[in-house]
Amino acid sequence: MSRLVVVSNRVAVPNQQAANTGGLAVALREALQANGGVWFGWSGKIAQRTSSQPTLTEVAPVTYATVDLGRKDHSEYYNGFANRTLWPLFHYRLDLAEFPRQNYEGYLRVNSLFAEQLRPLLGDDDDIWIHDYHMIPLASELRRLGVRQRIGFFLHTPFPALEVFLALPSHERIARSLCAYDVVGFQTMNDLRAFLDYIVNESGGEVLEDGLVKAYGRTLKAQVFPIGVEAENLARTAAHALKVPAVRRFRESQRDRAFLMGVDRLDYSKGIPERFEAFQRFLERYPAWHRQVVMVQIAPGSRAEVPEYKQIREELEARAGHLNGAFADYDWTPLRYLNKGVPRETLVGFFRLSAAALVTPLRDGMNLVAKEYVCAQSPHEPGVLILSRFAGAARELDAALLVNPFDPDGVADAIARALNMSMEERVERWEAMIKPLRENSLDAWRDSFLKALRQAPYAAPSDTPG
Ligand code: ADQ
Repeated sequence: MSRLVVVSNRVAVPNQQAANTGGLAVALREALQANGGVWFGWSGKIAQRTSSQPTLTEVAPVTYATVDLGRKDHSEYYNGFANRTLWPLFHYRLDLAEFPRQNYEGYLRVNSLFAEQLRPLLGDDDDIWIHDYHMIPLASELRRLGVRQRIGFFLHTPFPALEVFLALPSHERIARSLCAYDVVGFQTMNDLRAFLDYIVNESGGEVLEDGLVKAYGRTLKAQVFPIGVEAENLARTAAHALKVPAVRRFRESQRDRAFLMGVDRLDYSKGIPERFEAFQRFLERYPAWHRQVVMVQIAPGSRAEVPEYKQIREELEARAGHLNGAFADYDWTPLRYLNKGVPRETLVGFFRLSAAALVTPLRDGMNLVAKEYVCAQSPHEPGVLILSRFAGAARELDAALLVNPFDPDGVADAIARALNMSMEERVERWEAMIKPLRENSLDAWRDSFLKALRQAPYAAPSDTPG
């Protein structure tokens, strides 16, 4: 079996306090350990100048290779094109997307530099798996350096509808770069369809049977691989999580109140201000629930250097203050807003305790919180998932209470419905949701992507361009 090379913006180097040590990092690390390999990416450090070669950390059989980014590169590539152009655009926020050419050039420059630094670490038979929107041009840069190995790409975010994607001045180059891969994976059918729309209508390429795409002189496979969670593991953790002191303390402080849970990285795509507004509507329209319900929103900050993220943080603080100002009493605070991360076990305990979760992104590639929430429930007394129809997860979790996050009154009604739902209906919905989550676990997702990659090349030998 060939070695695996994983490339992602951040690298989970063992024993370093990387931000990225969640389930996905563990699943990728396991795949690397199976046959040995390399994990390559940004170190998370900003230095005076970008490293001229990667720092290697050997934890046999895996080599972790990380690059420090200089200020200019970090600002143009990461804060700039990745997070102020592609991220908002891919989440349908044209109003927030910015297109300075300088950031685009920085994005290409860093990707080309990554390619040059990765090239010497590659073996002839390696399979290369590149993750997410930060790295789209990496395969074409590697190809330019003569790399012929199989290269796959997985997009964790949505891929936007054609008319939105066309607003990107560099759409042609980005689409062409995607076609330098052998396998391009998306979270949902919607995303895949949007990509194929581009191929058919803009690239002059064609879509053959089995998701094969012929465009820009190459043949590749474009396919849906909905990312999963570690269902068994989460269920095991949840069964013990009520013993976690923080969870116990919280339960005691709530007495018999029902509680609603929101957990998100602080990001405008997650629809948190809209959720606060929906909760406010709920309190206005269902006064019988006053004092009986508490909403807890946990939202640790992210991308703090990007101005839109500072703004949303301030907006949430103001809204939470207004809401509590309008409704709180000396013995009841309806909304608790925590601007910090929470250890996984505690989080899972909160999931288990809550009557319902509000997962209401305006747009989300998948949304793992929705899936983790379902896995953490007790089979006999599950909580209710209120889920945005614009999260990729809504495809598999259609037994959730699906809502339109732009409609605060509709979400308020869904909260009331969740709180009043019979146990019989809760169990029925939960059983329908847990089934696909057990089948499509995180490991199954990883293995099916790698299987598709290992079946490449998809071109008939005579089709491959020289
Ligand atoms: P994210 O946008 O980061 O991921 P999400 O899928 O919800 O969003 O994953 C976040 C992870 O961080 C979850 O495992 C969650 O439990 C954890 N987390 C979130 N808030 C937390 C908190 N307050 N404290 C502790 N942990 C917290 C991107 C895409 C998603 C896609 C994933 C995976 O935007 O759409 O689902 O990648 O492909």
